[in-house]
Order: sequence, then C-alpha cells, then structure tokens
Amino acid sequence: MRGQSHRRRSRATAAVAGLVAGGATLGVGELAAGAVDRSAAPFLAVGNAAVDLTPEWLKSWAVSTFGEDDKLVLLGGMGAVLALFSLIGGMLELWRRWYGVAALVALGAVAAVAALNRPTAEPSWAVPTVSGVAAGAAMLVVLVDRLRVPERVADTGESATQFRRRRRQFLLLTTAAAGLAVVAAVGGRRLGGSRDDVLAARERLRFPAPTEPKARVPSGVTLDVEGITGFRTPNPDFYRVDTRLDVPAIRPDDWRLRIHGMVEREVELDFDNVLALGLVERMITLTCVSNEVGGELAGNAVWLGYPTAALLERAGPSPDADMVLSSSVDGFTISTPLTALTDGRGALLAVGMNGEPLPLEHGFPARLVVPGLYGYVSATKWVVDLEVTRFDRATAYWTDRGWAERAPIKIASRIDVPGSFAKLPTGRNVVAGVAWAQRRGISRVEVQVDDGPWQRAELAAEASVDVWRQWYWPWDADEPGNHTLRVRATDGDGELQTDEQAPPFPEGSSGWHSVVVTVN
Ligand SMILES: Nc1nc2c(c(=O)[nH]1)N[C@H]1C(S)=C(S)[C@@H](COP(=O)(O)O)O[C@H]1N2
Ligand SMILES: [Mo]
Repeated sequence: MRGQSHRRRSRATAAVAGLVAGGATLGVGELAAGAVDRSAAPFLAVGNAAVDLTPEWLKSWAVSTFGEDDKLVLLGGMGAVLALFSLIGGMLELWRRWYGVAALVALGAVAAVAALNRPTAEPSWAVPTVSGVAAGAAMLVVLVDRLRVPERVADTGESATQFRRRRRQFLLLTTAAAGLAVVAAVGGRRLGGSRDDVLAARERLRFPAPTEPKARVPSGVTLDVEGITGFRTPNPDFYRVDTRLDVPAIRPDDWRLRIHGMVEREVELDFDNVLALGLVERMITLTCVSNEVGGELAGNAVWLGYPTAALLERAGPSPDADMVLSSSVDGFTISTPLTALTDGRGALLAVGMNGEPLPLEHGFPARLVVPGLYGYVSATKWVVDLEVTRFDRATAYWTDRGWAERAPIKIASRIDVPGSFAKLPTGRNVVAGVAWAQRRGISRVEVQVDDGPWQRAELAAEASVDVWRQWYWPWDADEPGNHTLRVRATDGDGELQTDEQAPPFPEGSSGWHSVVVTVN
C-alpha cells in the first residue's frame, strides 16, 4: 500500500525536520545571545545551570572519571539528549499538529528559567531562548506540514505531481533551515564574539617591568630526573578548574574592579590604573581542594600582579571585617579571610602568568592568587568585585555547598616516577616526585619500600615556602617481584604529613601516596 510505506518514510523525515528545527532553535538562540550576552544562549545557560545544580557526589564522580574532560562530557551528553528530543519532537508534530511545538515550548521554558536564574542575569536573558523557540517552532510547523500524507490521496484531490512538489519543497526548506541555523549560530558567536577581540587585545597588552627585581628562582630547584613534574608549569599544561562551560571573555578596556563593603572609601580601578600601580612577580604553587592523593590538580607559576594588601589598603577595611567576598564577572563568588589578603604573604591581584598575560581560561584579565589556600577559597578568576565583609554575614559558591569555610592547603607529596605498575630492572632505580605545603615549606621527604624503614629522599633547593619542592631517592631494587613504594613529607614546622585517608570533601584530601611496581 502506497499510504503505509509513505507514512513510515514520513515519520523518519519528520524526525529529521525535528532535528533541523531543534538546530534552528539553538542557532537563533546563539544569534540573539550575541546581542544580549553569551551566557544567555539557551544551550550554555542550561549547561551552566546543570553544573551548579549537580549534587556533590555526582560532581566528584564526574571529575574522578573524566578528569578535566568532564565539561566536554557534559556538553556532549546534553547535545545527544537534545538531538534525541528533537527527533522525537518532529515525529510528535507529524502525529498531531502542535504536539511537537508544545514539546519544544516546554523545553524552551526550562532553558529560559535556567537563563533567567544565572547569577548575573537580567530579564533580557530570556530573549535568546524565546526567539530561538519561536524560530524553531515556526520551522517545525512549516516543515512537517509538507510531510502530511493524506489518508487517501483521492480525499484531497492532490495529484502525484503536486505531492512530489510538496516533497521537493520540504527538501529545499530543510536544507535552507539547516544552513540558516548554522549561519545564525556562527554569526551569534561572532557578534557577541568577543572571544576573538579579547584574544587580540590580550596579544596587544604590554606590561610594565616589575617594580621589584624579577622573581629570581635560586639554582638547584630542578632535578634532572626523567618523568618528574616540571618545576614551573607551562600555561598550556596548567590545570583548569572552574564552574564555566565556556570561558568568560572580558576586554581589558571594559574591565573594572570595585572594592566596597566595610571600607572607609569605595575604590574603583580600571585595567590601566592597576598597571600604573606598579606590579611585582611572585612564584606561587596553586592547588585545588579536589585534588586526590597523588593527583594532578596543582601547578606552579610565576604570577605578575599588584599586592592585594596594598590594594585593600587604598579602601581602608574596617577593623570589624574578617573576610573578603570576591566575585567574578559571571557572579561566581569566593570567601577569603581578610588577613590572608593583607598579611605579608604576598597575595596578588594577578594579571600575568609565566611571562604573559593570563590565559583566558586562567582568569584574563585579572584574578586573585593567594599563597597557602586552596583555589576555591582564594583564587577568583575573572575577578571584578571585592566586598569587604564578615564570615557571619556572607557565604560563597562552594561554602554554600558544604565545603569548608577555612581551607589551608594540606601537606602533600607525590611519586611521579616510577609510574603505577611500572616494570623496572633490578639494580639502581630512581624514585622521584614533588611535595608541597604552602606557607610552611617542605623540610623532609621520606620513601618506604613495602614495610621497610622510611628512607630520607634528597630535596631540590627551596624556591620559597609557597612553592613545591622536587625530591628523589635512589633505590637499589634487588628483590624481583611486586613492591609498593610510599612517600610522606614533613613541612617546615616539623609537622609530618598524616597517613589518615580523607577524601577531598570538605577540606582537602589526605593520606600517603603509593605506587605498586614490578621488579624483574
Ligand atoms: N571565577 C571563578 N574562579 C575560580 C573558580 C571558578 O569556578 N570560577 N574555581 C576556583 C578553583 S576551585 C580553583 S582550584 C582555581 C583554579 O585555577 P586555575 O583554573 O587557573 O588552575 O580557580 C578558582 N577560581
Ligand atoms: Mo579547586
């Protein structure tokens, strides 16, 4: 029967129409977001909201399973789910007129609510979703209409020629719509598309020479051991942790920092003001609280910036204040003890990283870097606001989610070589890695083979107490078989790293790192 096979084919074609309409929704959404705000695009708004709503256990699982690819996995998963919904939406629309449209509007409502509830959202943030849904719905109706198969061709009196024409129209329209969706999406990115502009502005930036002698790194801080973590982490290798799916793009010319709250006088600075204050360089090892024992979420860089102590001094913090609530351009917040920003430890409002402007992913054009505190309580990227306040008056993004209010970095040590399950020859082998205990420094590292005695490792020179320290221990491996190598460090105050196992939540992991190797 002609009607039957046509209907089956129509269903598949309607699914394609649904996919195109879904694409048009997102494409037009991107286009409108170009005029409103990048983060108001429906796809990103939903993704960023999903990140904020994800329960702690799921987030930990995602980070431990996918590592730094967790964002890609989330975006890919969302894309797949949306594609599936779109296919089904197309078929729904064919089944009953307006059903597919209703499904699209329902999804759109979710996206609009997500966009309107972003921390820095304004009412206009609904516009991208609303215009996207309007375009997508119109497309769905028009396209699926071309597909409706009359119950009996005779009923409508449609001739075979007319039927074919209708099909041709469908093909043309679908192709045009798909093309338009892509053009709209790309156009939207360009329009708001600050990213290219901002990258160009970043390339043009020139910083004044540091007002103090360069952060001179003493000799002997690097060991010549193959496979050991590099002493200074190159920017492209530096770990990235934040709640953003995309990366905020801020032109230095548009950037302002406001200091307010419990202060004698409010201060507002633009980027040139900051550069004119005079910048200093400091080497600081940054660490994420989510780092597992033996994990990779730590990096060491030379930061160029203006000391936060001097910066806050300009505003005159009240003696009753004990905290600074810093915000990034997207409304992410961090609470930092006021003393950590004003005592002599050299916390910075940083603009440079390893001899270049901050990479966009690491907070361009300005961020905080504070020695000794995990990133989530100190290292605000894309920072635009410092509110001097009190811990009993305000909370921040992660502390609202149960993470500790005070989070000094714990003593940590890691075996980089040999790697887990390495096969080693008998005889002389090298065991090596890094250890850190910012603010206190590392005074000793020891290695244990199986249940043998703890053996003192050689330490590379110390750059400063706020910088990790490389170590190595020559191992004469005589006994073939499996062996466990274990490491522990002692900080500059003489405190031994605890062997008590703790997960990252709520104040950082602890425990001794070990690797199992085979000697033969
Ligand atoms: N704006 C913003 N700043 C942020 C975060 C964030 O999610 N948003 N994450 C913090 C966390 S948890 C860490 S560990 C550091 C990581 O800095 P990096 O990505 O430059 O290594 O940034 C901190 N600053
Ligand atoms: Mo972190």
